[in-house]
Amino acid sequence: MPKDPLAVPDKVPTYEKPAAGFPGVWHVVKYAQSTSGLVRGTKAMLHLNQVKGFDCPSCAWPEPHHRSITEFCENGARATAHEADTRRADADFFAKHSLEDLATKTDHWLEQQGRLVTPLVKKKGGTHYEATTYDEAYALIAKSLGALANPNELVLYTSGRASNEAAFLYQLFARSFGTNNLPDCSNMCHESSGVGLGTTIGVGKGTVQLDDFEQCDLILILGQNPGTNHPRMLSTLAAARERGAAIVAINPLKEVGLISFGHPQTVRGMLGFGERIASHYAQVKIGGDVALLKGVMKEVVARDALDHEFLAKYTEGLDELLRDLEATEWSDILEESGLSRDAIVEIADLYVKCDRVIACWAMGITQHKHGVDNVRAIVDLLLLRGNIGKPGAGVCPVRGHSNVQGDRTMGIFEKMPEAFLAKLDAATGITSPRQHGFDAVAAAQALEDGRARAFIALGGNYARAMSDSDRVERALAKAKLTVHVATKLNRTHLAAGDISVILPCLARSERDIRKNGPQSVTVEDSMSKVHLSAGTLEPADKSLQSECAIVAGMAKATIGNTEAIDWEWLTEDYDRIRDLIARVVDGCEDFNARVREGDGFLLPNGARIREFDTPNAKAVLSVVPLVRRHLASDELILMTMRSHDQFNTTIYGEDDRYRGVYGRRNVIFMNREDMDARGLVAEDTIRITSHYEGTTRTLESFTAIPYDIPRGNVAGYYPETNPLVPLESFADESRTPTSKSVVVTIAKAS
Ligand SMILES: Nc1nc2c(c(=O)[nH]1)N[C@H]1C(S)=C(S)[C@@H](COP(=O)(O)OP(=O)(O)OC[C@H]3O[C@@H](n4cnc5c(=O)[nH]c(N)nc54)[C@H](O)[C@@H]3O)O[C@H]1N2
Ligand SMILES: Nc1nc2c(c(=O)[nH]1)N[C@H]1C(S)=C(S)[C@@H](COP(=O)(O)OP(=O)(O)OC[C@H]3O[C@@H](n4cnc5c(=O)[nH]c(N)nc54)[C@H](O)[C@@H]3O)O[C@H]1N2
Ligand SMILES: [Mo]
Repeated sequence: MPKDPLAVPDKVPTYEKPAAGFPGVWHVVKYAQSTSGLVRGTKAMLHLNQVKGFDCPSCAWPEPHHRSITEFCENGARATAHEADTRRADADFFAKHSLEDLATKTDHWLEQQGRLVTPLVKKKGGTHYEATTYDEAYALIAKSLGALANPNELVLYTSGRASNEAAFLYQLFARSFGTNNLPDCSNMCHESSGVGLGTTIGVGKGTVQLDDFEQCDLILILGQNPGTNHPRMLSTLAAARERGAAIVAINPLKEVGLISFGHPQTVRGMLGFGERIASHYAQVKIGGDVALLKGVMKEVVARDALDHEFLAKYTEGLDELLRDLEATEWSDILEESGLSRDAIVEIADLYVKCDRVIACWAMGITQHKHGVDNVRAIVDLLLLRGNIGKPGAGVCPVRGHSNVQGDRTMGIFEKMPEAFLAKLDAATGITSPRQHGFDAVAAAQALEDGRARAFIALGGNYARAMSDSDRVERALAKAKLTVHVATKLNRTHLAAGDISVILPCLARSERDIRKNGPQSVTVEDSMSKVHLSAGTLEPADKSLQSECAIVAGMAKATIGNTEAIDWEWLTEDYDRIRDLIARVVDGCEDFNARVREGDGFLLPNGARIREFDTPNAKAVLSVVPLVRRHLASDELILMTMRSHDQFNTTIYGEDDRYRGVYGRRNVIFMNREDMDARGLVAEDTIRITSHYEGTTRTLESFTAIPYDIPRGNVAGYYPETNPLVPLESFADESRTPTSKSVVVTIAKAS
């Protein structure tokens, strides 16, 4: 029998054990002991994702209706233990370490110094962060902001862990001050999904619910590594597979977590017996998804397997798409996807056989120059057979940060639509600026050339998470004022402006008591469900303020109260913030009552019921050009990705055990033939140079390791490789940095 082109290997060559399960749990216990002590760490985990507990600070995968006491995964548990840290980076610590000294430390070391507990200020010309009080810090911030030439010199960044309430107050602060400069981590993340979905199905969010996974026949997983980044999704996938659904993984790497997974909540899983996940594996080339999807669509058309009735009633653009598919050459499809015609035929056979299909994706799809087109091509494929807006079918962009989707709903966006701004103005009496603000890339450029002079960050690690990170650090340090609301020390805090302030805040897992008693916040998961999250742990320090209180403190000092906005009053009871949100955000009407019913409420999503909010009220089929790469013979495409031991720029440890890499992160995964062609052997020290429009960027002292990756493709870890990603290289339309397609050359270090 000929070999199945989509065969799933029994084992991944670099690794022996299935993902998660007992070894994973054991890893976490060790981590919890080292950071948070066993008691605080265990208590934290017992309250994770419970109806009356707090939302997991790790990923945005939704909680199932029936939550078991162990509804956490290895990586969520590690993120929680990291928050529950018993170590303190206090005033003494900062007296001992100058900024110059801290700059020599690794990212891992900085975060491992424990929780930030004292407000800190670095004065003009100062060498150290020194202790201050919240009120003094607010006054200093107000004074510096008051000295700006115009409101658009201020940039307010948000990372996706901020709650809905904090995010809403923060954008109100920004717009009251007079700017829409509200870049966020979403700009670097799923922005391409938002644009691609918004322009085709009229809503920039996913259309499926967990229940749909119980009804689908086929799940496509493109450019996502859920075993590491969304481990709770594996239970959903394992259950679908068990039921007989097919799962096609489309990925340049054979990711262990997509192949098999030891369920931590079953005895079999604990003993290390893996459940199978993918039924088919397509090892596409980096950037080859459009080619693959076009190939599959050509086959679907050739079989006349279109849902004509659906297409006629609900979509537009079919004729153009059919003409374009017809004109697309197979030779180009095979060349760009790196797959055989048989492999594509097999995916198409499966696709037309299945009535209910879900497509899931993450950063392997969005972080390309053609990230938006990738998303549109996925939508095209689904629409051809009516796979949007029916049970068991639809799109599922799997979000990263636990509330990144909610922050956007609350108005964290540099170009919020007029309808939102008009309602905000009516409810608060302010006049929001209408001029679009800076996104994450534009903010870095503005800081670099002096158009922006003040930077406030609600969480995150902007300078390190951005493309061209060394350059962004230098740009940030040119500011007159930098302010960081944070839980742990990171490199962005060291890129201090003339005056720099760190405002430590409560973590999500901690009790937040305000004038009217204990408070809960709300978050929105990847499937648009809004629910409460209440911290249960003793705060890391009793003086710590909540994010809501800090944002209100800055706003009151800078702008003052108005007739309609009393900042302090709003934060005495977060129900008051939610009442205000209810008046502004569509779908959040009667917020306080609905969020307390059961386990929360769903935001409206027209596409889910085939009401497409597009200009012609139809879903749009797009003509997406085939992505053609024109590389010089020695050039390779680099993707930057996560290891199993980090949460974004927070590095928990230096092991990536699913890929067999231990105790180091400065490695580059290479195809053996590409190594041979450069005279490289395993463990050679290499230099990597990226090339962009005549500019180059170089990293030294990386190690080459042979790996099962398509020829011409290489992979390295984020954030270590971020200095290679050019700031000017971003996705068309969404402006997401091209973190998954950097053109590089690699040479043996001399
Ligand atoms: N434990 C943990 N959980 C996390 C995070 C974390 O750092 N740690 N981060 C959170 C955040 S913010 C996000 S956005 C998500 C990220 O979740 P993922 O998107 O899963 O994260 P990455 O590590 O960037 O993985 C990208 C995957 O895409 C594949 N890929 C790269 N290029 C291509 C391509 O061109 N085509 C295809 N088909 N595949 C490609 C890579 O091989 C890899 O498997 O995870 C969230 N959850
Ligand atoms: N090359 C490359 N670059 C990338 C990516 C990639 O795949 N490749 N991925 C991109 C993606 S998908 C994303 S989402 C961004 C992430 O960008 P960010 O969201 O900016 O970065 P994080 O590393 O998640 O931020 C970690 C910091 O957040 C702070 N923090 C943690 N918890 C809290 C809290 O509860 N409150 C507050 N106020 N602060 C807190 C801590 O100080 C911690 O150091 O990076 C992007 N950058
Ligand atoms: Mo993300």
